[in-house]
Amino acid sequence: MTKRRTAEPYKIKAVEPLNILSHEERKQALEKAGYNTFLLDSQDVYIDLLTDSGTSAMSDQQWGSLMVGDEAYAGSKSWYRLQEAVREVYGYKYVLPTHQGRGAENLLSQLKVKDGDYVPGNMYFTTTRAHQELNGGTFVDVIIDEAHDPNAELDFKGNVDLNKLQNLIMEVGAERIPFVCLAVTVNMAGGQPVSMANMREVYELCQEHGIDVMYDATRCVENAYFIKEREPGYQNTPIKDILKEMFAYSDGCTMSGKKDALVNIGGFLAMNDEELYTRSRELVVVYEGMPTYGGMAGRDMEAMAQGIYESVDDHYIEHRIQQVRYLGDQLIEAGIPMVRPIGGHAIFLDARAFLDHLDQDQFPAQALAAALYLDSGVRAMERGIVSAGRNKETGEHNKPKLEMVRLTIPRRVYTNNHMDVVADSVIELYQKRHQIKGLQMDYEPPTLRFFNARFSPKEVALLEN
Ligand code: PLI
Repeated sequence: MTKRRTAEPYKIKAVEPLNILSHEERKQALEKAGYNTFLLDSQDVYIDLLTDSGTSAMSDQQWGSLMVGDEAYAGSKSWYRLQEAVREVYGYKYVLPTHQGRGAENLLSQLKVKDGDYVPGNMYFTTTRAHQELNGGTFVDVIIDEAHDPNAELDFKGNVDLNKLQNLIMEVGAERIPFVCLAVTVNMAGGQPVSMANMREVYELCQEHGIDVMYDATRCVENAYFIKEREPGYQNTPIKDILKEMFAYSDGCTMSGKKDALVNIGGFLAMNDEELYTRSRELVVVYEGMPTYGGMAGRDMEAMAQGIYESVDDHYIEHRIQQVRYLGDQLIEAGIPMVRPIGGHAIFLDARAFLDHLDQDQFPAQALAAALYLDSGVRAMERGIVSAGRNKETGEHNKPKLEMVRLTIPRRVYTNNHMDVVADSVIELYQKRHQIKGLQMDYEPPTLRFFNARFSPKEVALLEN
């Protein structure tokens, strides 16, 4: 018998109508946005795959929990519910709420990173690295080499290369390494997971040297699913138990609740060390708020507590990963170049291979994201030469190996029919890829240029008809 199909493990109670613009209207919207999808108005977008951050659909239970949010300035009941949820699901002793993930990163880096320190991690993330650098640290990439190769098919492409980590410890000394930052899963590598064995080994190595391991737990539930699916011995283990074991190999974490915790805003910093907790409590009041709200409204804390419990439902997470794969498999079938294997939260199109007639300084990923919008109203994100910025010394563009367009799937928002629309558009664009022209940058902001940069086609039109 063929494999039985499954469907979304939820039904739809409220709908948000979508605007579908004509080709001509999209052309005008794209020109107005300077060919930068970050600058498009959401009302001009049909299917929004810009990010999975803060874009989840909340459940009826979460919407209900907004009403019981306790908005007390201090000692809110909602805070205690959130603290309980984090302790129960993540297993850490101490928790501090923050307005989102980067709030937690700021506290952690301020407390632990000093001038001249090195912070090893399995590939960088923009905000995480920025906070480490702002405090005088240097990020060192210790991910396995294959993570930088879109075609390397590995079950756990987010793993740390233990030799790289060991060598760094030997080179600079453990005292210059305040912590290892381990992302589960790895966003910039394509949502690739870390194996339980690798987490254990990293933790053991760090313990030998007295170095803390702090997770970036942003997409930890997705990581747990890949362990269940791929790592021997976990096939019958509930996601909740896999998560618990994952966190046992760490000393704390930063968390953006906007992804796996299924809320639109919120985050936290968690740890087991009492002294770090005490210092974090002292600092959180400067940047976020009282340790019992940390930049969140009581109702947001309620919703996040509920979201944390919902996120570890085995049916939910299975569907989540399968939906991303549902889209990815159609693209692979059609021969579309993309990062493989398919990761947890997004499809990363390999724009260099897709538009191999364009040089990297014609911004292929930017052009492809713009062409996708023009073709179907689907909004994606450039993750390539524009995002990578310029070299501070030479002023030249940084030219990253991975030149990608990220199609990021929000959680519980779209159906597989929407995924079909996206697949059709990408496949058709691939068939007429040689008609897609390069872009030139007309306005370049000095920092984080990808957000506000403006472009125009190098030739008359972006996409010839
Ligand atoms: O957006 P925040 O401040 O809640 O979280 C920052 C953050 C930290 N780590 C990782 C791995 C992220 O992906 C992340 C935010 N990511 C965004 C906004 C994204 O679009 O991927």
